[in-house]
Order: sequence, then structure tokens, then C-alpha cells
Amino acid sequence: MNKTVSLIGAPTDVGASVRGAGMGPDALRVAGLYEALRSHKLNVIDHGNLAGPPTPWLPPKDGVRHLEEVVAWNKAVYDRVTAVLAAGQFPLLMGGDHCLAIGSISAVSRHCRRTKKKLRIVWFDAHTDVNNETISPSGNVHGMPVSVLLGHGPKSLVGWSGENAAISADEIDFIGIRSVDDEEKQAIRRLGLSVYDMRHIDEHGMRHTMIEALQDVDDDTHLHVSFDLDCLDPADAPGVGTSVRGGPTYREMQLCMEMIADTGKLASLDVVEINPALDVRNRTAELAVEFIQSLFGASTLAR
Ligand code: Z70
Ligand code: MN
Ligand code: MN
Ligand code: MN
Repeated sequence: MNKTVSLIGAPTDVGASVRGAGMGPDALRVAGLYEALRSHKLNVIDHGNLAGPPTPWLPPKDGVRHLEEVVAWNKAVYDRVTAVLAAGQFPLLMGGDHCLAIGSISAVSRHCRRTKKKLRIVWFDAHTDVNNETISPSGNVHGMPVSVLLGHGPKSLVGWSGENAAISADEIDFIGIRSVDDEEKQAIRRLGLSVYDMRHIDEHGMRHTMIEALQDVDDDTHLHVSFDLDCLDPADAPGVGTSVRGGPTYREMQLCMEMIADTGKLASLDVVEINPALDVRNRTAELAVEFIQSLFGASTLAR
């Protein structure tokens, strides 16, 4: 039986620093995501968009912006990802900003514990997103999901997986990092996170980096990819809210996707932070669709 991919739209910029990521799901649809996956002989269900509150665009309260709205959106994501996994399908979350990984990965974590799978996460990003309400310089929750998932964040967002920490530090690897706030640096060291920054990729190459990141993926692994499009070099992906120059190239990222596909263990995916308001003719969403196809096994010589 062919795999069924469930597309879940979460049209919100509730955790972001600039407006526009809420248009991400439709940008991916316009770029042909559904058709692209179908052409790879996958069953695809587009669940449409989840509903949630509008973004109020207020300053932070107790170190966090829009906490109540962030909780509401993530609750909707958590519930839908949980249902899709329970149905034996592959959840593909179309963000929306990266705060939504809290709901998505909390659901994946609970599912892994229930099914006795080993969870591994690859986090593609320019940023480590390991701030929390006490250290964040901005209060934007898209800079906090990793910290929340590790059990350190606003009470109303922590513990959804059934454990205080949805993930442990050794279950996540970061690829493409080049913008880390001062107190995040301390947190990375304290927690012992595996951060493959751009210097590591420059010195060792993307192939070696991905071999390291994927080395303990085995038959019992549920591999989750959380893909923030701002990981890419802004020359290739201009449609993101916080672009940082010096990211992986198109070719390096394609290699990442192909190496992940080769494991055969990819079981859930977040595609976040596409901002059509800042894009050039939907180029970033089209790029994302190409990468997603590679994640599902498209390669130059595959038939
Ligand atoms: C900064 C913060 C961030 C994504 C920007 C930026 C975080 N470290 N995350 N874009 N996806 O405000 O916490
Ligand atoms: Mn991010
Ligand atoms: Mn980012
Ligand atoms: Mn190395």
C-alpha cells in the first residue's frame, strides 16, 4: 500500500517577528505541492487549513508575545498531527511560523512513546530557536520552540507530549546555523546540543555533516524534519521573515534531502517560515516543493 501524506495548513504568523508567514500554506499549494507529491505515487490528502485566532501584534508580556494565541494555534496543530499519526498517515505541516513545531513535535513525541519508536529530529534553520521567555531578546515564540520542547518555556506550552520534556538534547541535530543570540549560546553549551553551524559545513562539507547527523538512525527510528526555509541562503530563498546571509546553497540542501530520503525513515515534516509577502514570484515556495519532492525520494536518476 502506498504511503498517505496528509497536508495540514496552519496559516499564522503568531510567533513571528514580521507579518506574512500566514500565507505560507496557500503559497505551497499554488507552487503545486499536492500535484508534486501525487506524481511520486503517494496518496495525498489536503486537510485544508486549521483555524485559529488572528495575530494581535502586541509587545511581549512576561517575556512572550501572543502567548494565548500561540497556545491556540499549537493546540490545533497538536490535535491534527495526533489524529493523522493515529491514522497511520504522514503529517506534513504547512506553516505558518516555526512556533508551530511545538504542537507538531509534541504530538510526534507522544506517538513515538506509544509506538516504541526512537525519535530523531533534524532541524534545518539559520537560527537555533532555543530561546525561552527569560532569555529571548524579542519575545517571539518562533525563537523558542526547541527550548519549549526540551521542557523549558512558558507553562502553558510545556508538557504536551505527556512528559515535561517532549525531546531530549541527543534527539535533535541542527543544520545550517549562523545566527544565535548570546544567551542561546550558553544554553546550547549547557544542554549539549549538536549544532552543525555554517563553519562546520564549510570545513567538513554537507555530506560529512549529514552522515554525522543521521548516524544513529536505525530501523526503529521515527525521523522528523523541521524545515525552516530561512536555513537556505537568501539568494535562493528570499521569501522569509528573517533572512541571514551565508546559508547552504540549493545544491547542498538537495543533498541533505536526498540523504534523508535514503534512510527510508522520514515519518513527519514541518515546512515553516515561508513569507509570500517578502517573496519574489513565489520562488521560495517553489523551492520548498522541490526539496519536499527530494525528501520523498525524487532524485535525478530515480524512475
Ligand atoms: C531570534 C529571536 C528566529 C526564526 C527568527 C530570531 C529567531 N533568535 N527564528 N526566525 N525562525 O527572536 O529569538
Ligand atoms: Mn526556526
Ligand atoms: Mn530561522
Ligand atoms: Mn565533522
